[in-house]
Amino acid sequence: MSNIDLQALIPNNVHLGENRQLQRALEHWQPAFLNWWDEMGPSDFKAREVYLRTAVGVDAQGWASYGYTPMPDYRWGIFLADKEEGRKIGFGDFMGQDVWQDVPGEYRSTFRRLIVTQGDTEPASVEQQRMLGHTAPSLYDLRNLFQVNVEEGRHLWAMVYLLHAHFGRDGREEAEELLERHSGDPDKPRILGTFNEPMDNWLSFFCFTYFTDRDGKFQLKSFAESAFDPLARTTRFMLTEEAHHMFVGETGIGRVIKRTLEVMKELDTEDVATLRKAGVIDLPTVQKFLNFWFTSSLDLFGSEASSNAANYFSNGIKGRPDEPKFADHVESDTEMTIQVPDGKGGMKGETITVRNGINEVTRLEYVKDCNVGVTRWNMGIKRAGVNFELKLPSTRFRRQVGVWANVPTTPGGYPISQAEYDAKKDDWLPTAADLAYVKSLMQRVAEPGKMAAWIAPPDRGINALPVEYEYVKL
Ligand code: BYC
Repeated sequence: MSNIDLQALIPNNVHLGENRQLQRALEHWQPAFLNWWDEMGPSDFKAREVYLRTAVGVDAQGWASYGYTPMPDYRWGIFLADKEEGRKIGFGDFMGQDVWQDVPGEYRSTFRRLIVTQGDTEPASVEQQRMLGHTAPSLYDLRNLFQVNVEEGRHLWAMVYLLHAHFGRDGREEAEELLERHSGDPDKPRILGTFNEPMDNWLSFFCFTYFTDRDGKFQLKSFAESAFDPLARTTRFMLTEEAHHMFVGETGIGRVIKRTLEVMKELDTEDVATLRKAGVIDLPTVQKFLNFWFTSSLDLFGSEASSNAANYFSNGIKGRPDEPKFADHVESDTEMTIQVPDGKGGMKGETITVRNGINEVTRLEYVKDCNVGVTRWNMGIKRAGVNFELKLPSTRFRRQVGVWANVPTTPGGYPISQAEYDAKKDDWLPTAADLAYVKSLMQRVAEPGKMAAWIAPPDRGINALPVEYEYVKL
């Protein structure tokens, strides 16, 4: 069991008090973080008491405590999963050797870049969600938004700890820059595409927490296999918090659909204009939002064939999610087939090494996981007797990274001409009118237990409390 210091200025289980230089460096970064939170974190609500979960340890049972906290007083701490004595590298060329407690010099810049990329997404998401508090459909949802926000802040701390503890001056400089790039900033944007997308409505927020946080899950799982043990331990604990974020997404989309189905039944109609007049989000619009956020998140896995990915895998830097479940952990000369454009308006199979294809292997695992929720939502639609099926588009649709980048296809993934794509795209992706309609529904509901008219209440409240609980004291 690791030693947990909750009284320290920075709560931690990494013996920070025994390393004065590191402690001082992090205590120096802390005011910069708080300043960033103040300027770029949730707009307003600073003095409000929010019923929040705070990580206080890494025990599977009692790792979190719940209570009212104003967000700026949240105790952002550094927690690593307990060390596994005798842990060995589980994949790649160094399989079976002892894991590393420090970064080997030859992989230093690679690790730094990956940790910075991971770290960059955490504050980026908080920035994207900055204005949503003003239009929360209920106090329950408002609290969940803030819960997600403070935990993304803690995940930034997790990466900053690694940068400070293992990368010297370069690491400290990178930690500063994590607070200087901003989502959507034309001069200093966030590193990965999805994290620069604007988010001014709650359907986008639910799609983001369902699809983009799930990319987080898979990337963190890949890091959890890393030979660099502090990275593996940090990300393993981050995954504990991440589960709630995806729950917010899955139940959020599910509640939007449930409410729409109720009104469809009440009015006995599938007509989009009638449903919009009644103030709910029609299912074809939900499908368009899924198309947008799913495809944006597919890009986050990188190119189908990537020598970077092969290098990460060969050298034990980053594995595959749940590496133990794969049969071959070395993949020294194995091959796989990917679909690529054939240059003549069609597609063809291309053989690549599995090592080069690790991004694609991870992406396909991700797609399977995304489909679990879709199946559940479709069951609800079927139970309501409505003839409509939500469907995730192909991994070739609307890609901006990889072999299918900027190749026009149907949602089913069949290459089409640009003209055909342009003529059809309003049927497949949210239009300005769809966005304006969804945005027009976004009005704050602040009475405990009450919900906006476009979303059904959740099945249960937080931490066994009722849905009517005053989750945020406004
Ligand atoms: N946008 O060789 P390739 C989360 C860059 S989410 C812009 O295919 P590689 C969270 C790529 O960086 C998880 N650029 O890439 C969720 C590379 O640039 P450099 C975040 C992109 O290295 C919600 C170049 O294109 N964690 O935690 O095989 C809320 C060549 O690409 C994009 C990570 O991403 C893009 N979408 O794989 C809060 C893990 N995709 O290096 C948090 C760390 C690729 O040549 N990152 N590029 O300048 C990685 O492991 C890898 O960087 C990637 C890319 C998997 C992203």
